[in-house]
Amino acid sequence: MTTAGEQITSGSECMSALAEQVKSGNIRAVSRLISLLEDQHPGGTAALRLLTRRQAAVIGITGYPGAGKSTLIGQLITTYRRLGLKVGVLAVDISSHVTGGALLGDRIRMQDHALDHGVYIRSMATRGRQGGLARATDRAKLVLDAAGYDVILIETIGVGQNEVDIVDVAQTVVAVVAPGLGDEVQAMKAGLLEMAHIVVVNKADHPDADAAVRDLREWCPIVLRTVATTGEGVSDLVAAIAEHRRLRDLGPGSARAAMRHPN
Ligand SMILES: Nc1nc2c(ncn2[C@@H]2O[C@H](COP(=O)(O)OP(=O)(O)O)[C@@H](O)[C@H]2O)c(=O)[nH]1
Ligand SMILES: [Mg+2]
Repeated sequence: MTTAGEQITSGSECMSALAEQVKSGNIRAVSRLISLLEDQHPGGTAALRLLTRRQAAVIGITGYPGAGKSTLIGQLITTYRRLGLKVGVLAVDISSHVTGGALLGDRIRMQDHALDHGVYIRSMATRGRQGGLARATDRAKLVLDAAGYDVILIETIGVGQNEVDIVDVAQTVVAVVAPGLGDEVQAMKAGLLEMAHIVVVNKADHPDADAAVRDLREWCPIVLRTVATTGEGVSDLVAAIAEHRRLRDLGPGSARAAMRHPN
């Protein structure tokens, strides 16, 4: 017969085994722990406490649905993999219940990397609970960090309509804007652009891209152009992210200050 005490012991042993597997980079353990955290299972919290903090670069990729975030993330994965880095992606799936197909689309666009063991891609779902997503995303980030992912990319639709305040979760926030969305750009300025460290005008193959870049430069010091479908501009984006991290490491506030006043 098993007493309640023994059950608790064996439960915590289970969780310490799970934590060890996560630390050794076991992908199934990573998935299992993230699921426990999404479900707010107490065992998940217990396992989380046993993890060791590492030094992952956490990068938020935010912007309206259709701006090209997932496509751009596919390109960033390719670039970081070429640098020998392990990449984890958390796609915060808040738009899928609006658009219906976003999750599938994300899978298709990122599937080039599906067989690469140095890449882990996970959709974070709301599961109908208010406020739970931000917490689960923040904790999933810690799991990926402990599992040895060097770069963690978090896709969200940004501030205001999202349960996840990306600026609290990510170290570097990249706002992705597509040209020809005049009203949306206006609406984004107040929130998203102000907290973004780097602004990307994606779909730079679009004729309105130059106007969008000019317009955004009045708001943000770092505005880059990309064509996510071909990879154009992605190496400049990777360089800008690295530079932001370098400045950020110099001390609180210096990244923003230095980027606003480069000299
Ligand atoms: N012409 C063009 N299309 C793009 C570009 N980047 C993405 N797309 C397309 O835009 C659509 C939305 O892209 P997706 O990455 O799903 O956007 P997300 O909703 O922001 O993740 C897809 O059909 C992409 O193929 C680009 O730079 N140029
Ligand atoms: Mg997407």
